[in-house]
Amino acid sequence: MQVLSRLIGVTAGALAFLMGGSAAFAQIMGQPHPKQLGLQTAATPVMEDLVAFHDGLLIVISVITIFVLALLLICMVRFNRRRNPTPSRTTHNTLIEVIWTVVPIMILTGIAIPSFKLLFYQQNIPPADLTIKAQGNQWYWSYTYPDNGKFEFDSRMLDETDRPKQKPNEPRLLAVDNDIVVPVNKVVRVQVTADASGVIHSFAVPSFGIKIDAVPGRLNETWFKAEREGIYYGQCSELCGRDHAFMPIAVRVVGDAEFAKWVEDAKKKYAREDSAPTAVAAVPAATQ
Ligand SMILES: [Cu+2]
Repeated sequence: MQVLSRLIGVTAGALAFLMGGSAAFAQIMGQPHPKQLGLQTAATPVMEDLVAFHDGLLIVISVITIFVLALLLICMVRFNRRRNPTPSRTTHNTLIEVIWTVVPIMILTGIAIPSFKLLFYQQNIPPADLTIKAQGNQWYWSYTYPDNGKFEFDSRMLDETDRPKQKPNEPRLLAVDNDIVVPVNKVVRVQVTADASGVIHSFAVPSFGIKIDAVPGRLNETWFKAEREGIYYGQCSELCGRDHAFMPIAVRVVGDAEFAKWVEDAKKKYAREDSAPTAVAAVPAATQ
């Protein structure tokens, strides 16, 4: 029954994706599935490369494992005491010794080159169209859009009382009240930190191939360029305390027009920071 409902879910998802996925509701693209094999669906060029690298390495590892297993089996069958009562006293074979040194070096170099390429691709942030600041708090995330009106908002997980009312089609433990909204096909720079009195968190979204520590008093940077619209989920990935498991990250990737509209709405909805400058300024004076 579970398998059947999963099959129906996948088919419906694939159909919606094929039909353009631009229905009224945002398609949930990046989330884990029961009995999932492999990584979550890639939505950025970095994650596509990570998946390709992972799959390539899986082939290399499998070939090496099968080769070593075959050698072991041949030794066990052909050279056991019964089949081979008087063992050969041969020792040292320069050619074989050179081969078993050089071949592993070549394999490791062959792995290291694409690995470093990918690492630099992740680390070097291309010119960004948009910057978002993500701050890890105990235990929720807050986001600032410094180049889109400087508004700031908190993003908290919806519990099982609120989620069925507010976002019934979104997954348990991953749906949040306020999503991060970003435009599709734009380079988004994410600056990540944690609140000064707090602990270390980690900002991670599997479909985007990003995972970076949020450290109090330090600003880390990463980037992503989401190439498909939809909702993508991530979670805090550093054991940070009591509610570590309950501070998910939800990113909604939308078209340019929808993003512009959201920014306008967000400026009004989250205006509290900018709307009360006098009150903020008055606090230090009063406390001195
Ligand atoms: Cu955390």
